[in-house]
Amino acid sequence: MSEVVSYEVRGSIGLIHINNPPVNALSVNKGVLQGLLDAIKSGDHDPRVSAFLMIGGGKNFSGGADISEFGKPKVPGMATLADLLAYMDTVTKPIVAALSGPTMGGGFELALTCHYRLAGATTVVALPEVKLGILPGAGGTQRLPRMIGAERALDVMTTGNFISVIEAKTLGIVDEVIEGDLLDGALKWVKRALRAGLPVARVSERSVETSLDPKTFISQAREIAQKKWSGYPAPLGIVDCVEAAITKPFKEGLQIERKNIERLISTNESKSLRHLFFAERQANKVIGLAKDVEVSAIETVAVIGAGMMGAGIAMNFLNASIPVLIVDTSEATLQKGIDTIKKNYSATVEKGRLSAEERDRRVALLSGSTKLSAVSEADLVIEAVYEEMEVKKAIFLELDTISKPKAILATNTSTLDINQIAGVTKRPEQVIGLHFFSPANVMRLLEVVRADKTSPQVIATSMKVAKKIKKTPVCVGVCDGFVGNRMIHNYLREAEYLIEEGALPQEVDQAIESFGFAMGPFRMCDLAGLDIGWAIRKRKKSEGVMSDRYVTIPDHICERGWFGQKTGRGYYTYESGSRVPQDNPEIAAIIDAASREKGIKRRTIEASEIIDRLMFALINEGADILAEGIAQRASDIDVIYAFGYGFPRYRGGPMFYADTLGLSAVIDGIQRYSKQPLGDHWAVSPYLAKLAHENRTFGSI
Ligand code: T1G
Repeated sequence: MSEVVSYEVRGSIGLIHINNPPVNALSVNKGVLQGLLDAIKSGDHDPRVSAFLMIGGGKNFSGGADISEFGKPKVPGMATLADLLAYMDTVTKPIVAALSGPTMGGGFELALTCHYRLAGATTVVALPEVKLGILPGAGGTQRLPRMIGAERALDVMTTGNFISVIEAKTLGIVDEVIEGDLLDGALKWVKRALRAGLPVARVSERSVETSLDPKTFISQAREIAQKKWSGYPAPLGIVDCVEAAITKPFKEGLQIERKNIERLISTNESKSLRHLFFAERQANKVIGLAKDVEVSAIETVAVIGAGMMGAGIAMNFLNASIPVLIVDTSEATLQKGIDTIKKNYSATVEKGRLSAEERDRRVALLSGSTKLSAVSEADLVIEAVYEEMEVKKAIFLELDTISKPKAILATNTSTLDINQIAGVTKRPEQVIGLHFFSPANVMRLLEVVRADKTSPQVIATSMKVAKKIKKTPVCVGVCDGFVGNRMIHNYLREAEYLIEEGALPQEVDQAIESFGFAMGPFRMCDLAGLDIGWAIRKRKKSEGVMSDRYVTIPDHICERGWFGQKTGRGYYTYESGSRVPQDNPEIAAIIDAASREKGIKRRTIEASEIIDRLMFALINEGADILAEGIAQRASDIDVIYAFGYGFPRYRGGPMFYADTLGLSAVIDGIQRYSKQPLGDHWAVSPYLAKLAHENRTFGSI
């Protein structure tokens, strides 16, 4: 066999091991499928062999086809997954799979082509291809409906969700859950079954059950896929395949599945989603950090500040069973923060997503104090008080004397200079930024901000604990706004320019939401609260810091006491208590007057220009951020925007989107807008120009 697949005959069982760490990806080019095919053929023609047992080495059976090989040339002559499964469907000796860990995509399809499936307790199965913009392309769309019925199979494939081993047993996907050593238990099961007579049981020979009339079921499924997944073509393809599974012979259904996956795999949507799959994992790797860098244990955490952010941050650690001490100088605020945490957990219990016992267990890990000295034993202290440099400096000065020597001192600041904060301590190497995004217990993105003197150990420990609390960490450098907020500043400024020049807020939001953003800039500002920006602008004005082109529209709105959702009126109006925005009939007059005041002749602005300018604002600033080394890679910026700012994942993130357009096209666009009246703020990032000149892409860095 090959080093990625081993085969031996044990008694009358052909035993096949998949050994392609780390996830037993079914790589064509590494010969995994060829190895499996050779093993099955060998046993098929071996009179000693009465049955096969297939098992994965390491922690899982198989994580599916090798995604890195999609769209890439295949090594000629190597068997593909389709070759293997087609042959398996002709074998007349029973094939048994012994599943463990995440058994996903093509790995699950391989298991479905076996005649029986045993599973260890760690097993979960899934067909997550839809999350990559494709669909199960190795018979899954035809076999799963035959195994568990059309409705449940469609749900599994359009959501990509895991099925637990218990549910898999209930659904009949798993024939037996093996306790103890999987290989040992599986071998015993096969021997016992052979003695009792183990017939071949091909899933492909079953028919599909539907509880609804098939035509009704399919038309409803198509309608839901169109509504729920706009922008994502794969779910509709899955509906087509399930329809084929119901109405056509297996082999015809396979052909329809093959046609669909070949179509989908070449779409930009799928390329974008596959890009983000790897980008998220790349972001875990901090360039320059030695592989064996020491990582300290984080067994207790203290959060300073029991406001909304502090409470949300605390919940992340409680969810990961890490005890949290939350500190606030005000007893009332402290109690409010603790009550908020309890209320959030109870709401989750009511939704049936958390048991009351688990809630109580997590709450029992929470303690509170009004004394900063209480944090002295914490391994990690996270400051989450309001954005005031002097206040933060004072806290870090105190922490320097209170916290134990190896404690990591983190600030949740979203824009302030962490080097200044670290500078007041005698241990700048222990100071780092952990920038959570609100709501902190929900948003997956965490910017891990390395200051000039932050040690490799503190960076590595922070990245590791971020993963432990199920965040998507991205390591960034210190500048105003780090990466996400620095870029969003330009994006929001461009949005204000657009309404000053002729667009209305709802036109800007509709354009960018049709592009795929979850929420346009003006809805986002109404949600965050217009008063926050107003306070910052007033502070900057008092410090004499004024931008060359100051848009007065937000001030005129705030002067009326309209702060957005919190006051029921901002760029939009909100019926009492509702969060649904209605057009604000007075906003056009306010904007008109502001434009007239500056002598701006308003014009109609097309959606295409709105999308261009907002995207170019992100891309151009992202290029400068890369040039300054504030972000390690362009794909890190994509992860930040996809996981923290609602950038449509089927477009891959701002930098991947720029590559899709072509960097020269982006530059042409920026230069075109720079020639418009009021366009002199546009200047192509030198780094963007350099990459385009060298005919490179952001993906190449
Ligand atoms: N292909 C290639 N590389 C993969 C991979 C895959 N399927 N899965 C993981 N890796 C790499 C990953 O990039 C990382 O690399 C390392 O393995 C550890 O991954 C025909 C067409 C299995 C639940 O979508 O969900 O089958 O960063 O950090 O947290 O119908 O990996 O170390 O260099 O995620 O333990 C369908 C994708 C494929 C499953 C394990 N399968 N993988 O999680 O490890 S399409 C999937 C996962 C398909 C067929 C179709 C997870 C995991 P590096 P990790 P983990």
